[in-house]
Formats: sequence, C-alpha cells, structure tokens
Amino acid sequence: SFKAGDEGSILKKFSENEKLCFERLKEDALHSFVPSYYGVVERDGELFLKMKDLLANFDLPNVMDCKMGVRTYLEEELVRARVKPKLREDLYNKMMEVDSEAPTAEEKQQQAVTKPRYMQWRESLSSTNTLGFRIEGIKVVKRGETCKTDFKKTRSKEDVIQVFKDFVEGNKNIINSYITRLEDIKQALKASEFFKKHEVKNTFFFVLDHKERAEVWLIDFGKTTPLPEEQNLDHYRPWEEGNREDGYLWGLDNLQQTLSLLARE
Ligand code: 4IP
Ligand code: ADP
Ligand code: MN
Repeated sequence: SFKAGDEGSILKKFSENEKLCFERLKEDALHSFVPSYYGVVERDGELFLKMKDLLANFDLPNVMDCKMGVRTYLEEELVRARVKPKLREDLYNKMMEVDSEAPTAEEKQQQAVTKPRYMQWRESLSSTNTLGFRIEGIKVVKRGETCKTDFKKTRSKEDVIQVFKDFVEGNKNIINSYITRLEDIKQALKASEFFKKHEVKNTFFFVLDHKERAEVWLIDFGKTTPLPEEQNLDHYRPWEEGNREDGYLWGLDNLQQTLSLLARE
C-alpha cells in the first residue's frame, strides 16, 4: 500500500481516518515524533497521504515495528463483530498457518473466524497481553540479504530481549539511544492533547544503521480514533469494554523496562 514519493517522501494509500490524525497531530506535542505530513496527493487516479520517508537519511538501515498497547483492535470492531459477525476466511487461513490446533471445532467447520477472535488470538500468542507491546516485524540488511519476519510467538520478556539484542547486534550504545528516545516519547505522550483524546493503535518504528544512528518514531495512525467529546483516556487502566483504554503507556513502561534490562546485561 506504499509508493515512493519524490525526494525523501513516501506515499501511503489514503485513509480518511489517518488523514484526520495527521492533521490533528500537526499542532500537537507529539508532532516531532511522527513523520512530517505533506498532504493528500493523487497518482494514477488513486489517493495517497504524502509523508516524510523516515529512512531517507539512513545508510542500509535495519528496521523494527513494535505494535503498542494491550488491545490491537478497536472497540467498534468488537461491537461490529457482535452485531453483524463477518466471517473471515483469510484470517482463518493465517491462524491455521501458525497453529492448526488454534481454531475451535466450529471455526474449522466454517473455515473462518471473526476479526476480534483473530486479533485476540494474536495478542495471547505474543507479548501483547503480558507486556502491552509486541514485535511485529524486523528487516535486517546483512550482506545484501534481508531476513526474518515471523515473531508471532515471541512472548516472554527473555525472548523479546533476545530479539532486540539480535536486532542491534549487541550494540549497547544503540539500546541506550532507544532508551533516551523512548523517555522523550513518553514525556510527549503525557503532554499530548491528541493522545488524551484518542484510542490509539499504532506502531513504534525502530531504526538503526551501522553508523550507530538510532531513532524511534510513531507510525500507522490508520486505526487511531477520536473519543467522544467528554471522554479522556489515561492509557494505563485495565481495559473493560466501553472504557476504550488501550494500555499504551503500560506497554511503554514495559518496553522501557525490557530495554533497560538488556542495557544492564
Ligand atoms: C493484521 O494481522 C494486522 O493486525 C493489521 O494491522 C490489521 O489491519 C489486519 O486487519 C490484520 O489482519 P496480521 O499482522 O496477523 O497479519 P496493521 O495495519 O497494524 O499491520 P488494521 O486495518 O486493523 O490496521 P485487516 O482487517 O486489515 O485484515
Ligand atoms: P499499514 O497500516 O498498511 O500496515 P504502516 O503505516 O504500518 O502501514 O506501514 C507499513 C510499513 O512501512 C511499516 O511497518 C514501516 O516498516 C514502513 N513505514 C511506514 N511509514 C514509514 C515512513 N514514514 N518512512 C519509512 N517507512 C515507513
Ligand atoms: Mn495499519
């Protein structure tokens, strides 16, 4: 769903929701931690959001996506699945690929699952439930080869530490840069009006290169949605349906703790 834009920018397939998020983020405390946004553009009759290519100034970067929060789908998706369940064959197939024992007898019968069911299963298999974040994918460039993207079962703190360690190739300077950057992000989140007023589902984008350049960015606001006028989130409280909490700051605490353990190893 991406295209290269001109010099230093990329184009992401348009979504109205993500556009609104980018517009609101322009004036927000978080704005220096999200890719600069350059507006809506059209290419070959299709709409895109134009934004800064975060990798533009890196030399053969390694990248990692960490999905934040204890809940990785929206409350509205849960409601929708209850009112009008949509059976998804594609999600059933993704489930079977990882664990053919995972679907229930009924699900095997219908060869399909609902989206919340799939997402909850992904959460329990990974560290989302236990740590409030999970590693989604990594791209490491080594001798021109790119490798390893399956972290669906990376669950324990020890496993997460090992993945980070491999990702930075044991470089503690990089881990320390990440720790500093995550603390800056946390302060910005706490100051952010946007963060207070949205159910946030997004990703931390970790970047590094062999010159020890290391950054963390917030990306993918496609499923981040505003709350009703009078409602705020604190992003720590346990989720109960209706409170729309996402455990985002709890997950960030755990991510910081995990990297600190690695730094002290
Ligand atoms: C994907 O599952 C990711 O959770 C996607 O989130 C999500 O898209 C997909 O939902 C879901 O199938 P896997 O990672 O297990 O493949 P992300 O965009 O963060 O990668 P949404 O739209 O929820 O962001 P569907 O409904 O697009 O299939
Ligand atoms: P989707 O919702 O379609 O999955 P994302 O916004 O999560 O799209 O982006 C997909 C991937 O593209 C990310 O995992 C990341 O690796 C890369 N990416 C996203 N935004 C940028 C950016 N601004 N600069 C560089 N790479 C990006
Ligand atoms: Mn997305």
